[in-house]
Amino acid sequence: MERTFAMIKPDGVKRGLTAEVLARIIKKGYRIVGLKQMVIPREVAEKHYGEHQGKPFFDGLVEFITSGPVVAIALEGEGVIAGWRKMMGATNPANAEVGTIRGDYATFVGENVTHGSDSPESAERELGLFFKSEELL
Ligand code: DAT
Ligand code: MG
Repeated sequence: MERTFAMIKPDGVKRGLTAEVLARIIKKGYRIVGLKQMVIPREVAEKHYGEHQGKPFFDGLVEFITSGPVVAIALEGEGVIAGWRKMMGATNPANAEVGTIRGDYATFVGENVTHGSDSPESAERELGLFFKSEELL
């Protein structure tokens, strides 16, 4: 059974979208195997977004993701890595289909409500960064 790392970003938490996002996950049928609200330490944020280091938006991205509480989520289910990405929609909300989270709830690429790992390797790395193994049920 596949696992992935999902997150409700600070904009989503601040705008009161936590329940809406969790409801979509639960109704889809993915299992929540880890869940916590936290403020991401800067070092963790830099590691999490390590692949984007050196890009023009990197500093702003780290600033944003550490700017307030997020909800970190470990998900389990058949094909959940690609499936959760599909539920989120395109990175830039301008390109995200209506019916996806980003398509329905965001307008700006810098504040696109949710995160999802993009591959099995990213999923394993990101789950390890945010959860201790004993926190996953
Ligand atoms: P995703 O979150 O869909 O995996 P990504 O890994 O390419 O997208 O980028 C990580 C986050 O960085 C993304 O959710 C929003 C931000 N970002 C990406 N491209 C950006 C850009 N051109 N300008 C501003 N922020 C950007
Ligand atoms: Mg990504």
